Amino acid sequence: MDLKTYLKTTASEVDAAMDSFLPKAKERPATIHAAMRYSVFAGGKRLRPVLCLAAAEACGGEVSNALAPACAVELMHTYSLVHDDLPAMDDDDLRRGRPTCHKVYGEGMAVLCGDALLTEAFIVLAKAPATKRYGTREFIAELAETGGSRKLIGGQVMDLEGEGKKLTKRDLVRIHEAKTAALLTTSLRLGGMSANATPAKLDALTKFGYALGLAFQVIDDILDVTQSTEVLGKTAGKDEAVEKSTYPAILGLDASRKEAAKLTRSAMEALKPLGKKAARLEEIAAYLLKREY
Ligand code: GRG
Repeated sequence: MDLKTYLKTTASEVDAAMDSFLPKAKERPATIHAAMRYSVFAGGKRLRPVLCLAAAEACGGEVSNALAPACAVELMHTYSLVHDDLPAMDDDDLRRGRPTCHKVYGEGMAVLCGDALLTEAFIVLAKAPATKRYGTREFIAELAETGGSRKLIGGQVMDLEGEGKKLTKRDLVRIHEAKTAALLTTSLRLGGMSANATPAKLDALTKFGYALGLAFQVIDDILDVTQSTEVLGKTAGKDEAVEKSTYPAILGLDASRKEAAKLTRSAMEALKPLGKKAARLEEIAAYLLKREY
């Protein structure tokens, strides 16, 4: 199957699973469930679930065993987007080309929607079948660590505190390790864990996820500069242009492109211990780098 078909098919499988896991839109109290579904089914790329399923495949596992972890990482991702868009954070009006959750449902409901999606992520993850090496405790601990104040939330804190300041490349890397690379890495690791991967294989996935996550963020920053906001389907936060440090702002566009290519090469190198089964992951890394051109 070519990559485009694979991405489309996998995203549909994940959407179907998510539809079955989430409370129905009419289930009471209906507003919160409608808000959750509005945010989840808003047309995201499903990159994290795709990585989770491809990692399971790379470790010789069954896609069906990786579906609950794949949905869990997307639910955590969606929660972070809903909260990130709030007026108290980035104050965005559009997300994935549609009005943000708080624009449609109000701020209070959007806070609750994010909270509910985060909680739902663990409800769904707890349904993942245990393997010989990894039980429910290991799955939950993996995602909880990434969602906590040392990773996702910590990254957001560093980002908030860095606003309006001149950041160094090192500062930026720290933010993106926590905000972006951590959840991509956990998506891969959970896929590997669903396939009962050996610690050596999980280590390879971790190194791949770290480099891929940083590359993804550099590319995202480049796209913010080179593509119109209309094409990206999002708007900048009210003062984003003046307040946020990005790779192109610190390194320049050319050096940022070289950095993205270097990180992608490191990511691919990290896959070596997984052998031929990791071909799909390698293909995804190459595809993400090409998004720019
Ligand atoms: C806990 C509020 C809170 C925030 C945590 C993850 C995060 C920090 C904020 C989300 C916003 C953001 C710009 C994160 C950086 C990672 C990134 C580029 C996210 C967008 O991911 P895509 O491109 O989005 O995969 P889609 O819409 O395709 O799912």
